[in-house]
Amino acid sequence: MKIMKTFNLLLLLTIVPLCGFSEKLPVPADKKATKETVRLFHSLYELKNKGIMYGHQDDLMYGSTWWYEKDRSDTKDFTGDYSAVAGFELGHLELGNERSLDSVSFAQMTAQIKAHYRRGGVITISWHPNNPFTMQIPDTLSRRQYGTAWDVSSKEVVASILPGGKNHDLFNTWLERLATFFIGLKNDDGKPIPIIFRPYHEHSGSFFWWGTNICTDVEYAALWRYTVDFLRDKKNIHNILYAYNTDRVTSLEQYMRGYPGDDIIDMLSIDMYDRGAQFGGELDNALGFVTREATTRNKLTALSETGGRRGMSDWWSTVLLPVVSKYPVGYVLTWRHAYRPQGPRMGNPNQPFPDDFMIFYKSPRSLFLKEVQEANVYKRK
Ligand code: BMA
Repeated sequence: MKIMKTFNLLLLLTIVPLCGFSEKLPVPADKKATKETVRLFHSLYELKNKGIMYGHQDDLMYGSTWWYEKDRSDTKDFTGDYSAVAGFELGHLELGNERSLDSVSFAQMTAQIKAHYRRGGVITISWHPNNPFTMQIPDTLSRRQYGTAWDVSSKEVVASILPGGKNHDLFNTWLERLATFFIGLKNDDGKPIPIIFRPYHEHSGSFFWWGTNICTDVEYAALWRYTVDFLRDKKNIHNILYAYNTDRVTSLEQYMRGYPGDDIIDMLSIDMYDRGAQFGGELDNALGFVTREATTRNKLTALSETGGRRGMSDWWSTVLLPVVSKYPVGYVLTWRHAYRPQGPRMGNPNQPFPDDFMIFYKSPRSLFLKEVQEANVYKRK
């Protein structure tokens, strides 16, 4: 009897791994995602339990005192290693421009995306598209935010670009340009480079034309679904993981307003900047419900934008690190160090205090490029 039991157990131990039951990882929403995109999803899914990747927007493009120098990065200048996640921004690509709203050349951006992929790093892309509705109204030309992503002077924008709306054809042209850019992201073998795309971000705020008081939640979800259908199903692009995102929220209910669906989204992310003493508690609360929901839905997670409190010299070690260490957050990204030829802005909250940042860097919880290289995120078995 005992021998039979042992035999059965051995049989089970052999068969189960063969059937793949032992390690059934969730998959991206795109059922046709490329092999490397699936591997990236799996890697990120596992890495979030190991530590938190550090990301930096435009890290490879410029710093506040330099403008595109080959292989240079502020993260590398500070720590000797690159950020695990490199952020890029597509605003004005939709207009057919050669440079982004932050003056970055799209050709150079493509080259840097390829370079970071070659190093084994993770790529995330945001998009601040112009306002397709108001940019066509010339008599508002004098207004400061005229026609930009921040132009919230009309509530008709999203409705106007969805099917049946008067700007639908224009919006399709914009998505075509985006598709061309994504299709151009190929590795040395001609295979598509996997990326995380985070459009229509911070929906819970009302400072972008897709914001919560500027369009309805139904319109917002429809915008998402239309965009993903266009890129994934119409243009056959299968190297994208899609990140849903809000600005600060205090409840899961608020977070999920406008959520387009698990068949569209791969990552539940949130943006929260430190604006005062209550930040640690608010972040703790938000990361609690966002990561719990992500786990329930088998999705990835990120604190996709954050930044320290102005003038606080131990923010990384005493505020950010203790809170993010409590949760399976995939990455934390700090925003761009805007280039200022006249010298960095004093007390710029985005500029890490190098000594304190080094505490974050040295923490076993934080993952920079070297650790991600070891995980071999695109090639894992
Ligand atoms: C914002 C600011 C802007 C920038 C935009 C897109 O948060 O940094 O200056 O143009 O992001 O990168």
